[in-house]
Amino acid sequence: MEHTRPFTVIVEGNIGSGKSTFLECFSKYPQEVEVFPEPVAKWRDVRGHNLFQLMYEDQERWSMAFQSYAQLTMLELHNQTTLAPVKIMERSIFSGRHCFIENLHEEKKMKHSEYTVLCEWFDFLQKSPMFNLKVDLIVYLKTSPEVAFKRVKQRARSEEKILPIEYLRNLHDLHEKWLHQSTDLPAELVVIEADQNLEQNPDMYAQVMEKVLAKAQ
Ligand code: TTP
Repeated sequence: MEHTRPFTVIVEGNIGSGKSTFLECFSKYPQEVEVFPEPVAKWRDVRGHNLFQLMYEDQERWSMAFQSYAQLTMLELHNQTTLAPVKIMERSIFSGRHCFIENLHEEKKMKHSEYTVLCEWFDFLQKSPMFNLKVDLIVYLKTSPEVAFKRVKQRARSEEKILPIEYLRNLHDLHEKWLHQSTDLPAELVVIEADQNLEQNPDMYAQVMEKVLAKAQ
């Protein structure tokens, strides 16, 4: 049966917070949960253009194009129906807007006019009955920027080589502000303290996984 309104979970947290690892844990439950990883491959090949790399090489020049495309690809994921009753997405259109776009604007890497265009698009998409941005649960993998930085360095994604720790500090603060201070979060929030990794603490995801899998019953 196709689920047009599955129970939808978005997984949020800084770059390097462990979102992919959390998502992988659900691969054992294909009947219950359909997982939607972040479309990084698409960002690397937009009809032959690696927007992801361009954005890190020259943020002032490319961040508008990149964030515009990232917003489109996120919208596509939000809009996808599932066969499983639970849908889990890595990130969402919301963190793109409230963390990444906000940071680029605050850091003056994006012109105010460009920021305004992206915000207008976001507001339109959020209000439009043509798109399904419904979310039922937000899972926040909370890390210190220092731990996230260490993991980013360890995994050594080529585009992220030049990422300074300040970038992760800013993104951390914006995640905290969005998830803990805003009055219009799209869904209930659960927080996982994620400075430890699965080897150090094999049960760190257990409670939240149970909560999510219960929605498939
Ligand atoms: P993340 O979405 O944080 O994914 P990740 O693979 O780092 O997650 P984890 O380590 O927790 O598994 O970021 C992926 C890359 O895309 C990262 O370099 C930041 C960048 N990005 C933006 O620049 N703007 C955006 O709007 C989004 C969503 C990501």
